[in-house]
Amino acid sequence: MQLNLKLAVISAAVALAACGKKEEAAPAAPAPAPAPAAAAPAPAADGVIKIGHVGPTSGAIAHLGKDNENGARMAIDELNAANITIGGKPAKFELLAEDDAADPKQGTAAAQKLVDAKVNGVIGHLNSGTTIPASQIYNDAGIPQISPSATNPKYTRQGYAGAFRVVADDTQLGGALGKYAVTTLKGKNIAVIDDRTAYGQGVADEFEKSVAAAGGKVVGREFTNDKATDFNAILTTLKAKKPDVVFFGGMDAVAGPMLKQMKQLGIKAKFMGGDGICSTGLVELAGDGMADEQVYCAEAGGVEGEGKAGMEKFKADFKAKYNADVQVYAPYVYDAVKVMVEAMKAADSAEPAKYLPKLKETNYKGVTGTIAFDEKGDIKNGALTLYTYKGGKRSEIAVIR
Ligand code: ABU
Repeated sequence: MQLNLKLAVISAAVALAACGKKEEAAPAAPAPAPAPAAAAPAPAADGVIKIGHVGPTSGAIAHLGKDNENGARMAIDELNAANITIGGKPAKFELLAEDDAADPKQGTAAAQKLVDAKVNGVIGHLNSGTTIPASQIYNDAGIPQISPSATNPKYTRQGYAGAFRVVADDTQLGGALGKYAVTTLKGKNIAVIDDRTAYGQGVADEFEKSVAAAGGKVVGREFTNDKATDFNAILTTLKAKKPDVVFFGGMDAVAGPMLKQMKQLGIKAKFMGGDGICSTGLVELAGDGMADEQVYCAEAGGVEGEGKAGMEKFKADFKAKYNADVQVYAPYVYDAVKVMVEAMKAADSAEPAKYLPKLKETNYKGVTGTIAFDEKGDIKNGALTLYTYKGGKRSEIAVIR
């Protein structure tokens, strides 16, 4: 090689290396609104677009985690059948599903695993207690995240540009349920229990505030944890206060046995909870501990009017595919995947930095209703669906906004 050419090759190589270094060393976005870092994953050369999903597919609420994961799988299967082209290549969507067992530590480990696998986006996690710590990892890696079910307000109030949720939050849930307990159920002595998780404690606090604002009286507040099975001590304490309504901030796996023990202790109060207890699985978990129209809960979303047909079709298709009823959030996971891919299609790119602006502009008509995000990443005009249980089935009372 001639000297001049050799020098030109060397200087080009140095320039390239410097370029690469510069990109790797790109500074993190400034607080308080950290934007995704510049080193976010580009779509794989073969057109494979990796979508991460995280939920608890082991442990006490594995039935909810599997329900969520199946919702994601259903969306991915449909998208792969639709022959979508992104960036001039046929897109092949791959679901990378992780189990966080509803545990914050396992949640961050799962998040890091997905970041290392260079996913293009993440749907999850299911719990607020895992979603919030994981969101920092996704934000640092510049990977957009849509939670289908985490309702603690903090998740979208950290200033992360890529954090979204497709459900209403605990302020709305606790607020509506507190008002309902006082004005509709006519609760006079209201007791509150929570499981000390980010979700359970948060929604119980919001419920308590709303009861007070509606002129109601909270006669006792107790707590347990999300793995407890024996509630005799706290229920006995509350029984002495003669509650006519007991609110539980936590998940169905704890609510079921709690209802059984309330019956054993002769506590005939109405039992209320947020979306965490509002599953089809609660019927089995509570067994004969649940009387007709004793339990009231709210899902953090809902459809009215013509939207109901789409939701019913989704539930029938889900049942046909998985031989299982939807627990709570499979339709929201399904929509969240579709929303993310719609943004990729609009940007003609699966690169997070390119499709994130389109995700912010989402206006998507899904099976759970119209999904658009506010400046924080929360769903605009979020709905709640109030349910009771009768005849061994969850029965809708009303959709409220
Ligand atoms: N929203 C109820 C279940 C998930 C959570 O922890 O927020």
